[in-house]
Amino acid sequence: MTRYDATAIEKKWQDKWQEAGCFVAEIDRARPKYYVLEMFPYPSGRIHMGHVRNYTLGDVVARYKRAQGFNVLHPMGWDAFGLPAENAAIERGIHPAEWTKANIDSMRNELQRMGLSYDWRRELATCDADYYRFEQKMFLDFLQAGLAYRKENWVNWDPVEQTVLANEQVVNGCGWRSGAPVERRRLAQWFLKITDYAQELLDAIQHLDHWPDRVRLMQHNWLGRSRGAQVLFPIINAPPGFDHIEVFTTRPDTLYGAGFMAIAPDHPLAAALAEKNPKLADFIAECHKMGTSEAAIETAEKKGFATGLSVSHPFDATWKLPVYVANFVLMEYGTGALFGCAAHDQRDLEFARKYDLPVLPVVLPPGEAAKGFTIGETAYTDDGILFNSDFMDGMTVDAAIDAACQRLQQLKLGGASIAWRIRDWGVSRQRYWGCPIPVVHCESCGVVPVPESDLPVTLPMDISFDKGEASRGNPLDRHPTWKHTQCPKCGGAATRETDTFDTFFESSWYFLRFADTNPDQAFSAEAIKYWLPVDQYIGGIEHAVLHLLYSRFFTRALKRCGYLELDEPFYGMMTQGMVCHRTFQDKKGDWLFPHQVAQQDQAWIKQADGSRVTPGRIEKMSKSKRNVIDPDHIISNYGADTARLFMMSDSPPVRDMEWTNAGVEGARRFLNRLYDLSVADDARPLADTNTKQPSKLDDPAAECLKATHQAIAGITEDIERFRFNRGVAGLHSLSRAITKLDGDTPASNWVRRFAMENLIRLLSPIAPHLAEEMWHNIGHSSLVANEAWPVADAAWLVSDTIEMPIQINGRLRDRVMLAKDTAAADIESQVLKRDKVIKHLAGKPHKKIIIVPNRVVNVIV
Ligand code: ANZ
Ligand code: ZN
Repeated sequence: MTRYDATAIEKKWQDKWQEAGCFVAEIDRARPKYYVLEMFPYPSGRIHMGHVRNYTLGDVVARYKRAQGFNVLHPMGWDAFGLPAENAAIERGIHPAEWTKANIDSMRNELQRMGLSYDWRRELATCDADYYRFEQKMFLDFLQAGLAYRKENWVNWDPVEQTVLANEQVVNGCGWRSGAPVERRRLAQWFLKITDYAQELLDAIQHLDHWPDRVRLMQHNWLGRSRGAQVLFPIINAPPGFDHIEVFTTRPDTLYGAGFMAIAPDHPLAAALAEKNPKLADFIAECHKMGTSEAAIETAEKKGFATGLSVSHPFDATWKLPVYVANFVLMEYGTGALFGCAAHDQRDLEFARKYDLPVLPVVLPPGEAAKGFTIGETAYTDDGILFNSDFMDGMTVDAAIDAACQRLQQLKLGGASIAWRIRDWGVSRQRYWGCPIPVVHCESCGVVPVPESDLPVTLPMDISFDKGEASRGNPLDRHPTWKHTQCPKCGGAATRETDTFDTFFESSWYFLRFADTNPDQAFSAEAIKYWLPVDQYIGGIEHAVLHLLYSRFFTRALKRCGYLELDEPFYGMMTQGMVCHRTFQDKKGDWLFPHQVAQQDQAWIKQADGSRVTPGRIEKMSKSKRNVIDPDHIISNYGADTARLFMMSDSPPVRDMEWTNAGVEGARRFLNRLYDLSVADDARPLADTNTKQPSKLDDPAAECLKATHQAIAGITEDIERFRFNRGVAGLHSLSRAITKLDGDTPASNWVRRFAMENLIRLLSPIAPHLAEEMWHNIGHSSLVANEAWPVADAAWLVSDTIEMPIQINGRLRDRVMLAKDTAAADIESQVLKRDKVIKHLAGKPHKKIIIVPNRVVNVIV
C-alpha cells in the first residue's frame, strides 16, 4: 500500500486554492447565497480539538454548499479582547496587544493548515480600532435611542482584584481567581435595554425552526416570563414617604393564605428603616456579603429580620401581616417584595416554620377533604380547588387567579401583571483590554457622549501592568494622562469613562461586519440584505444563552437605529458536542497526558518507566486533567484530512465524541486506500475522461454504477441533515464497490471512472486535499473545489431496476435503465430525451410509442 505524503500534498493544494481564489466571496445576485459561520475563537494561542471539530463541521457545510452552486460566504476572525491577555501582561510583562497579535498569528497558521475554505480577506480582530470604532458609534446611537443608560447597581466586587465579577465568576461566594470572599457594592454601570425586547425575543423563538430545541428552551427560560399579579399592601405604621408595599406574585389565588410580607435587603423601605435601626443595618450588611447570583441566593440559608412594620391585607383591611427583610428576596426581580404563603410555597414554608408564622392552606388537592387537611413538611404547589378563600371558594387555581386579579383591580390595589427574569445587560467592565466606552464625565455637564468626529476613542498603548498592589483595579483608571480630557460640551476639564465594554459586545455584531469589509462603515445595508441572515451558525452549547441572545437583541437594536432591516441574525443553528478522551492517572494520582501512556496487553502503562497507569473516565478534553491531544501534532503526523475525516466519522455532530488513537489510525488507513484507488492500475484501468457510456453494461459494472448512484443520493441526504458520520460510512461502501469491480472491459472501465469521479466529489468536503490529489491522479487538471455536486439518477436508486431495450421502427438502437414498473408516460419522456433516440429520429416526429411493460420500448416513426 502506498502511503501518500499528506504534508506535501496538503500544502500544495492549499496554495492552489489560494492562487485560484476559490473561496473569495462577492455579492452575486445571479446565484443564491449561503452564509456559513462558526463561532469565532478567542485567540488563546493554540487551537484545541473543540475548534477542530467546530471548524471542520463548518467547512464541510461550506464546501458542500459551494459545490451545490451557492455563493458561499465563510469567514473567520478573532474575538480578541478579554481577560487572559491582561493576565499574560501581569504574569509575563508582555503587552496585551502584542500577546494577542502573536496568538492570532499562530492560530491563523494552524487553521490554514487545516485547509479551511475561508475568505481570509474578511478576517477581523475585535481589538483593532478599525473594528471597535464602529461599535463605539453604535453605542452612541443606542444612547440616543434610549437603548443604553447608566445606573447604580449592586455588583459582585472582588476586594483583591478590585474589580466587578460576573455571577459566573463567583465560585462558592469567592472570586474565581483571588479566592477572596466577594462583596456587594453599588457601582454606576452602563446597561443595554435588552428588557425592552423581552417579549419580542420570546415570541420569535417560536419561529427559529432550524435551531436545536434545547437552545430554544434555554433562551425561553432565561427570558423567564411569569404571568401573575401586582398587589398593593397598605402599610399600617408607615415611615414617612411610604404608604404601601407593592409585590409581584404568580399566585394571587393564594392571597387568603398569606402569612407574612418579605422585602429585599436592598428595598428602599429596608434602607429607610435601617437608618434608625442599627441591628437591621447589620443584617442588611450581612446579606450583602452573599453573592448576587440566583444560585448563591438559592443555596444560602433563608434568614429574615422582623422590621416591626405591618401591612393590611388587600381583601380584608382588619387583617395584619408582619413585614420582614429577607435574604432570599431579590431586589432585581418583580418589585423586590413578596407576600409569603407557607402552605403553597416550599421556601415560604421553611421561613414560616423558622419564625413561627401561620401556615394557612387555601388550595385543596383533588380528592382531599377540607376538614383535616394540613400541611406537614412539604408545601402543596399543585392544582386544586380553593377553600378558606371567601369569594374564591370552589374555584380552580386558574379561575381564582383571574377572580383575584379582577377584585384587586376593583379595589385599586393592583391587577394582572407580568414579570421577567431577564435583566438589562450590564456592559461595563473595569478592564484595560476592551473597547473604551465613548463618553466623558464633566463636573458641570454630567455624562457627555464623545462626538462622532472624535471616534475612535483608542486605548493607550503605554500601560503598566506592574505586579504589586498598584496593579490592582483597572490600569486605564491609573494611567497618568489618558483619562484627562476636555468636555466636548463646555470645554472644561473632564475625565474619560475608564470602563470598557463586556466582550460580548464585540461578538454581538461580528457576523454583520463579515458581510462587508468597507473601511468607512460598519457594514452597508446592501451587504446585509444580500448575505444575512447567517444560514448556518455552528458553535458550542455554552453560548446557547448569552451570546446568542445578545446577538438577537443587538440586531434588533441596530434595526431600531436604522442600520439594517433584519430581526433574526441566525437562521440555522447547530451546537456541536464535545471532543472527549480517556483520562489517566499515575500511581501518585497525578494526571498524565495520553502521549505519556501506552497500552500493553490489556493494561495501561507509563511509557517512561513501564509503571502502571489507572485509566479513568472518558471526559471532555481539558488541560486540568491533561486528557488533551494537540491538533498540531495530529496534523503533522497524519495530515489535516485524517483529522477532519475522523472528526466527521465518529458520531453525529451534536453528540459528544471520543478521540482515540485507533480511530485516527483507521481514518488514515481509509484515506490511504482511497489514494491507492486513484493511482493508475493496468489491470483495472479507467476509461478516458471523455468516453461515452457504453450501451451495454455487464452485471458487475451495473452493480458498481448502481452503488455509485446510491452513494450520491445517500451522502447528499446525509450532509443535508448533518449526519456526516453516515456520509462517511457511505464513502466506505462506495470505495468497496469500486474495489470489487475487476477487469479491463469498456463497460467496467467506464463505470470505474464514473464511480471514481463521484467518489472524489463526495469526499471533497471532508478530505479536500486528498480529493484534489486523487482528481489530479485520474487525469484532471481542474480543481474539485470548483466542481459541481453530483446528482443521482433516480432510475438507479430503486432496488429493482431493469434495462429496457429501445427499438426504433423495430430495430434496437439504445438501452435505458429504468425502475421496474415505471409509468408509461415517464418512460416515454425519458426515452425521447436520449441522445441516440434523438439522433435516430433525425428530427422526424414519432407516430406512436409501444411499451411492453418491463420488456421493451418501440418507437414508431
Ligand atoms: C405569593 C406566592 C404564593 C408565590 C405561592 C408563590 C407561591 P416566578 O414564578 O419565578 O416568577 N417572588 C416575587 N418577587 C420575588 C423576589 N423579588 N425575590 C424572590 N422571590 C420573589 O416567581 C414568582 C414568585 O416568586 C412570586 O409568587 C413570589 O412568591 C416570589 F403559593 O407570591 B409568590
Ligand atoms: Zn462640560
